[in-house]
Amino acid sequence: MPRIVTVGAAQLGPIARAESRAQVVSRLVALMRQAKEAGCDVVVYPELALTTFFPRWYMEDQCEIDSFFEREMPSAETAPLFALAKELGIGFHLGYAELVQGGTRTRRFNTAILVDKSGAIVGKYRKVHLPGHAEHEPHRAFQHLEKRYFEVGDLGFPVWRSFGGIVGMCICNDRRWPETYRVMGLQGVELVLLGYNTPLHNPPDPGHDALGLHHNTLVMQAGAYQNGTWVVGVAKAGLEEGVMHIGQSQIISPSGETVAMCSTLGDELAVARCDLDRTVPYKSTVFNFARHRRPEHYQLISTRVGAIPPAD
Ligand code: CDV
Repeated sequence: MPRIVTVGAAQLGPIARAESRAQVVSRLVALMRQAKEAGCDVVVYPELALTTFFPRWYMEDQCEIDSFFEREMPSAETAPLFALAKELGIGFHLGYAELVQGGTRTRRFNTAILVDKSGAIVGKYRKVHLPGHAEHEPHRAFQHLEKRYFEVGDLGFPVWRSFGGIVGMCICNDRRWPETYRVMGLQGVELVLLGYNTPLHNPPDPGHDALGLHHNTLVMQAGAYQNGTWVVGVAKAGLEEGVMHIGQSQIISPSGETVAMCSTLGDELAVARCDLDRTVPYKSTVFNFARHRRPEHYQLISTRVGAIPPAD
């Protein structure tokens, strides 16, 4: 029996700064209903899916900053999403800014959760690879202050048994790092869910701008193939508060091939029937880690990282 998980990549178009949580949740609800009609088992929303991508602005007022964060999940505003998931019997993945109070200090993370078909949270991931900078850089066309507003995630890259398979999560910039997929690959991951907010313009090196879509597909296809896993990458796309973001949300098979992709920069659902058993030929042959990986050699090499041999 094939193990089919029908996945909906629920791309979002821009979210304006003035848009309320209730307005955004109603967009998420519409996509969830569409996903159910398309036969989806799980619907995947982007990174920071409840607000505009606020790290583009330098802010000092902590109240203003905290207005973009969620103090609980579900909250009064997001409860309709959980209720609908339970009613329809569909799971979801949601990215949001998480504020954790308690102990001696307040902590803030760029977070994603996995919710099962009963509406229960079964997994949480906090973004590890935070791109950008911590201080105001006025020379940029726009800021990318994730290092100012978030701490590095403290949960590692766990995987969960859910939807009949082994599911992992990462967030946006994490998808560019091979370690992200490999840590989950070593735990047997079969389905990686991730959201992204990727500006078309890269202020530190505009030379990348023409390659944004290529790099997006390249890293997710490589991560899928090299670890024999499905990868679902979902964008917040389009012109948001004056900044253009890439779309091309896509579902990638363990062969590294993209099998479904969004074609607009707005709210759009791309659907694929993902047979988790298609991971097996990759995990048992070319990427049979137990047989073919050579970690003892990686160890030797890693002690020399940074020690570039002197020029002749
Ligand atoms: N939200 C992100 O992590 N964005 C980064 C940008 C800044 C390059 C990304 O990797 O897409």
